[in-house]
Amino acid sequence: MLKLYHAAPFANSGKVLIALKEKEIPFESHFIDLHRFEQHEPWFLKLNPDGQVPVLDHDGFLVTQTTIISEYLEDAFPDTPTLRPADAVDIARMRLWNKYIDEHVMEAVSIHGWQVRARATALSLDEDEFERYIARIPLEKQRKKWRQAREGFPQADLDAATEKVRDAAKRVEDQLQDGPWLVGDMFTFADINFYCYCGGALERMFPSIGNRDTCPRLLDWVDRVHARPGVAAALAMDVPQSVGDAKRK
Ligand SMILES: N[C@@H](CCC(=O)N[C@@H](CS)C(=O)NCC(=O)O)C(=O)O
Repeated sequence: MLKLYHAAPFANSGKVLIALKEKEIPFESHFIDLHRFEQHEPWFLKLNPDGQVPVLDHDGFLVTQTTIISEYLEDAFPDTPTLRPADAVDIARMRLWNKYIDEHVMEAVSIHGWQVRARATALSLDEDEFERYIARIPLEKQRKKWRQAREGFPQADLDAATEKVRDAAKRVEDQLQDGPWLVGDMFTFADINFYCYCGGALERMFPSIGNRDTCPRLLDWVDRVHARPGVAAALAMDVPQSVGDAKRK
């Protein structure tokens, strides 16, 4: 039995939910409410000591880290629709995109998301309550990020992140001159990765960077990503709305 512990179908959770839907792999969905800090509860830390989603449970084997989960799905379910090229050169190209997106793009977009949504959650708690939640967070980096969200991220950090997003959008816009997807003719994990961390939110979050004049190929790519049945099925998943306005337990 395959189980996925996940949040709403975007960013990290979206990467794996879309992969599962695109690969037509049935799974049991377990929604984790990040804005109630469920990911830091003792029972969840047994699944992922880092206190983060998503977590894949395949007959008791626990897999974390979205890019590793994605390739695990490809290896463990080889008879399902593939999201990884067959050719060694194209696999390397896909992985280079994934490395760049995971290490540079994700954090740049994430800081803007946290400035709005995690900040709203953090500010909705009184100081004692907030400190109680923070004390349970296993990763020092994440404790710092939640505190920063409550204080507000420095404008210089937000501006630097915006420049990284601008650079990423340009790289993708340029790449799409050579083919419909990031790795030529095939829709791969690299497309899912960029879509979930950046491309899908670009027009809404960074309208001056991602618009039909500046990035026509990229926005056409977004439309084609949306048109894929697996993506549409993942985005249509019925998950509780709790972002920033959840009543605490
Ligand atoms: N590198 C990890 C990142 C996972 C991650 O950042 N997950 C976020 C959700 S988008 C999370 O659980 N955040 C809650 C927290 O850190 O408190 C991966 O690829 O799986």
